[in-house]
Amino acid sequence: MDALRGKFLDQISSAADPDALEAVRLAALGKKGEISLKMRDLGQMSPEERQSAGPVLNGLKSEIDAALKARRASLEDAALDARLKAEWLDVTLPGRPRPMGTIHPISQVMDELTAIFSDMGFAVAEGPQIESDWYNFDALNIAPEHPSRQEMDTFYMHRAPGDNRPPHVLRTHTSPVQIRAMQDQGAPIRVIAPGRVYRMDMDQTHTPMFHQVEGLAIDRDISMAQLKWTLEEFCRAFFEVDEVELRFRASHFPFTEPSAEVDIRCSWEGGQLKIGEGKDWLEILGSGMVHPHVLRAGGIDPDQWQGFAFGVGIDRIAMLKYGIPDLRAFFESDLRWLRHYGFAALDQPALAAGLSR
Ligand code: 2U9
Repeated sequence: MDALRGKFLDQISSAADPDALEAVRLAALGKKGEISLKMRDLGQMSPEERQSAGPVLNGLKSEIDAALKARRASLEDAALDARLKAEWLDVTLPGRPRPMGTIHPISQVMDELTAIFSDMGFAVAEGPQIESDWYNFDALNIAPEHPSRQEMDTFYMHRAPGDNRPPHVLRTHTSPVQIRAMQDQGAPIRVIAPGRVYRMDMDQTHTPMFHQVEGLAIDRDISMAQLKWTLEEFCRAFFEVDEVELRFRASHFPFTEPSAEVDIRCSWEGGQLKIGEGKDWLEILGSGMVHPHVLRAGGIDPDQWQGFAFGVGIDRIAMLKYGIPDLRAFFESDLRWLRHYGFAALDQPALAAGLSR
């Protein structure tokens, strides 16, 4: 009996996993297990023999049972420990940084412009970026020999020999959108046309693609006084200053007569631009009264109607408003925009590293 006890206790303590332990249990206490068979033998014994062997056998059964349970518990503990070690997770690790996007400054300024002019009753008009030379030039009273029509200045679409369609260009201003709006809606009309335009220009302050917003107001008795008020209101709202002063300088554009370039009063103190007060002037846009030829091209009778128009370079006024020093800032992602304004995440080195990727 002692040999049996020793054998099973040895096997139990050396069982390396639950399957091995179960095999020991079956060998000892299963239906045909050695201890079970011995228990069965008790029935054939004499009462005296049974009295001495019975308690010993029962004791052995209980002892083996308890040893099996203890070993099972310790194997389960070890398995749990191993799992915990393998599946360990440091919940205090910082999260994986995700690169973040933001509204581009140009889009933001376009949204601001649209909101300001909407408040003044201007609708937004859009049109194609590839235009016929009639919509881009002729309708705007730009003469056939005008330098801006030269291939040096304007991107012409390729035409195969024998293609008799009229020449098409990448629009050089958003004015053709307004010619189309005049043709579609007639007078009176109040529209702005924001969008991309293209000119063959590339230096420190020019890019071949840039953005404009042009405005047009036509009614029976629209005057330059209304143009002035509209532009002053616009500047107050856009530059977020209470007082603005505009200076109209006589100029020339083929599509307006009279024409004026408009400067805004400002100061440059310590390299910092301040709009609204000071002794300096900054050119911000061009404007004028719509030329009768242009009204006629839009299907509007110049003897019945008149109107003002203006054009603003969006990239330029975005740079002025937000102090962006260099055109390249627009092309090197939006991150500079966030840095300029302060963005809490950029103060956390881990996040900032992710953002700059
Ligand atoms: C129609 C009639 C007239 C729009 C105008 C300007 C003056 C102007 C420049 C500003 C900076 C172009 O982007 S820029 O280089 N624009 O000076 N634009 S009047 O005149 C129009 C437009 C549409 C039907």
